[in-house]
Amino acid sequence: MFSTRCIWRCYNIYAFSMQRNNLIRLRLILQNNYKLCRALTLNFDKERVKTSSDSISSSLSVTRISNGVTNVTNNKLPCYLEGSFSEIVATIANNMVVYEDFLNEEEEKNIIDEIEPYMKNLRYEYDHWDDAIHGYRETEKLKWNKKNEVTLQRVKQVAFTRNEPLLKHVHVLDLAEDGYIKPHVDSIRFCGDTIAGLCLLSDAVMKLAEEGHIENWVNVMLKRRSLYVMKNVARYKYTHEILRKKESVFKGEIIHRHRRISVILRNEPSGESAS
Ligand SMILES: O=C(O)CCC(=O)C(=O)O
Repeated sequence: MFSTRCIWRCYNIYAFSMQRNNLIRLRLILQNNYKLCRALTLNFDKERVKTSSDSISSSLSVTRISNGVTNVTNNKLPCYLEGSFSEIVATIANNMVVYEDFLNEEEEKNIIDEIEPYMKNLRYEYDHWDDAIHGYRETEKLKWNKKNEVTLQRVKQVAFTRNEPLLKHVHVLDLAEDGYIKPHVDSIRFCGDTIAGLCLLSDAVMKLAEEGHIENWVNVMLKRRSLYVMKNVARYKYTHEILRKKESVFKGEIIHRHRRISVILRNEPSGESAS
């Protein structure tokens, strides 16, 4: 029987093999993508709308339809998103939510204190077998201490529907300061339609790009101690990546990327997609 970690690796093989044809082309284009994106950002400055510190403007017509999903019905978009076209940003806004300051400093410290003794014995890896991640170490954790269990319960309540079956192991991914995750699409075979990630120790920029149309892109500002919930289209129709330090720019501002740890919860694949 596969362990979750094994399944996770299989998922990566699957996701990357499905994309292989596009990837070679994509990678060439992505080498110049950052400059292109910055140019597009400037061109589409008017399309972007700043919103309140509650992430979503009070004038925005937003309906919270279920956990972690919003229905953005006009062109005022969450301040944690920027992108090439307002329609694309709206699509992502309807399928991805970022909760800034989801954790307080103490809650963040409690999680780090629990995982650090294990993590510090691992070496950062720079030659991932499928070239998907650069400068990382990782683990999967089944049991957490009481305080952290309370925090993770809070994540579950916000990100998933009640009684939704989740993968039992929580994925902990530690990216070194020079680490990054390349564009990939998650497979529906090994995890469900929702991923929830806590962003610890550093701000980071996640970039989503529509598969086959990389000119349709969105950057997501993931502040330290935020929680993001990504669902549906955002997971399956768009690649996502964590930008490397030198590419971490959001709305024209350099984002200081340090070592970053993400704590990721996923739901189980639906019966159909798992078979
Ligand atoms: O570290 C993160 O937040 C992103 C992880 C990721 O790309 C994934 O789980 O598919």
